[in-house]
Amino acid sequence: MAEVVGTIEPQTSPAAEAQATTDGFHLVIDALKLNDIDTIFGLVGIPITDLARLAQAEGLRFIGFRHEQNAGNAAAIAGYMTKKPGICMTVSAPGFLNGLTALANATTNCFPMILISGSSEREIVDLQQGDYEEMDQLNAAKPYAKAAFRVLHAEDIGIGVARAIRAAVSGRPGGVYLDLPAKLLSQTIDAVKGKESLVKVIDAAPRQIPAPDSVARALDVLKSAKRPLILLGKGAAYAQADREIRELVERSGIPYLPMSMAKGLLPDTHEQSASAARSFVLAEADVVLLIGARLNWLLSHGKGKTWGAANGPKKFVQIDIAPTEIDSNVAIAAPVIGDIGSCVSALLGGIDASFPRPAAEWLDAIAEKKQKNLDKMAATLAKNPSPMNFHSALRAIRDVLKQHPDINLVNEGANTLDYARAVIDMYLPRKRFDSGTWGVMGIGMGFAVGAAVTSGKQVVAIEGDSAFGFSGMELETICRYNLPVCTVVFNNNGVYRGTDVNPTGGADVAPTVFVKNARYDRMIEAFGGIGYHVTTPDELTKALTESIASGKPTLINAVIDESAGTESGRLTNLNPQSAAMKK
Ligand code: ADP
Ligand code: TPW
Repeated sequence: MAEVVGTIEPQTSPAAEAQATTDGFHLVIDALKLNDIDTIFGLVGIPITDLARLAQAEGLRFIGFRHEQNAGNAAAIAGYMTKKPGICMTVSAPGFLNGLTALANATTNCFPMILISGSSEREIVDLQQGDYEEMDQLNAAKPYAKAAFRVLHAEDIGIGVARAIRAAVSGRPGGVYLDLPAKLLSQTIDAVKGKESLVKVIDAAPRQIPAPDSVARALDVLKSAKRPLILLGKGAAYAQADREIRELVERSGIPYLPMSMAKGLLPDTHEQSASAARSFVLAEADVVLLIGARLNWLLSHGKGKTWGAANGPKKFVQIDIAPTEIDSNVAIAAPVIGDIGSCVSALLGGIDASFPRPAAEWLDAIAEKKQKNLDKMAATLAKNPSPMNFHSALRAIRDVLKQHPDINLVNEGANTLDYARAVIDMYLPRKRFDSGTWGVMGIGMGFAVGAAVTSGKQVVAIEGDSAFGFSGMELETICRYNLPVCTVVFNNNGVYRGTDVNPTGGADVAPTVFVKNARYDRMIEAFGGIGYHVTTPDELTKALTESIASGKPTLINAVIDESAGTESGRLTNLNPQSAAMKK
């Protein structure tokens, strides 16, 4: 039988060369390596177990998870952090579907990711003859992915991987599905032909230079502003144009607001940050420059009371790589289409000494509002209620994290998310990872593993107890790879809070309520990690400080007043109300 070779070295003897073959397994790994992909997040089983083994043998890092959704979330956040597609690998049908949620979330958030999934026999699947884990995965993936591809022949693996990479990172980034039927992996082809079939993707996300007239139009609109505002979204953070964005903000003197994952693009303590006067600036600004932020529900669709409807219409300048994003919710006066680095650089070309600085009246009004709100917040944070509430717990965490500006912060929950976003300052770009565009629960431990593996640095995950439950089993993964992740569970005995009662008086607890006084800290101890149980801000400070100093897998069960949370956090207004129930 012909020898099957891995990383294909030039053969020394012509006879050996004539005989040497490679196969689908090796070609997939070689194609990924050729494109500088060094990590796969996944979960093994038929037909990808050997693919994972081979990946490890060939020097790739394979991080194995306990559920594919978490592997997918890890891949997605790795993609966001690096601008390279994060790779998730799953088995067929159920494994694929578990990973698909993460792929859809990545696409929704514009994170580049590739879900590589093994699949069953095409001939049997298409005739619906009942194969092991039968499913038409390619078509199932299509509506939720930016692109979806299937490779049927080993000689097409190189092209398939190249197309997947390019689709994930070029233009608006997103999730890509790559379907690899079991039969493909064991197909053999001539090793030299195989090597020649591989594609090194050149310039996967080419710069997209904005049209000069669009830049001139945008500058005109900005110059006409009396009360200008810059809004930075996670697209701006993703673009890694940190220096240009900072220069634009500082040279123009325009106040700015970061969306949650854009926090830290400039330090939250920057004097031009209008975060503490958010409602005021959204309502009062007359011209808004959006950089990598969509006018979706998170920004009240750019209209209505939030945007000061009574003050008349606003003018928007919008920088985005996706032309179809423009006018999606309200009319955009000046679209600038291109990559953020190129667009911001082009705008900077027109922001010179003659560029009008925002009026002192506008800046003073913002500063005054900020001070008022910061004072109010300081008073709330200074309180020391017993039991501890969200604010006193977050004060403790904020003060510890201030000393560690390079820590990665993962955050999900309802109240836990809303309050932590407001209280915890970020100092560096791409360090905050949260529920994002969908407001999804379950990203916690996947993002934590992805961020720890990708950065090699400490992660602190601030988690509502409900949110944590979606991915809690990955504590074992965190311990297995000995990752520097400290998970803080804000334990208030339920979804939003723990005080609801079953109105019938029956034995079942209310739909939002969990087991009282659960000890999440003991979960991590089962896997060799360190657990802390804390009930006061001082204990929390001590536990978090120790956790970070140790760099070990830790979990802090932080007991929060079970009556402190509000329904849906700050999204109460999105809950449909039953008129009948109110009677
Ligand atoms: P946020 O939730 O922080 O407001 P969104 O996810 O809504 O941010 O918006 C991100 C936007 O950034 C998307 O419309 C996306 O097309 C855009 N984007 C992503 N990467 C780039 C880039 N490199 N250049 C320009 N726009 C980008
Ligand atoms: C995949 C609905 C939004 S927030 C939340 C749920 C279940 C949990 C809130 O409780 P938690 O936080 O985490 O204890 P806190 O601070 O308020 O006490 N399923 C998915 N996504 C969402 N968003 C939900 C359900 C939800």
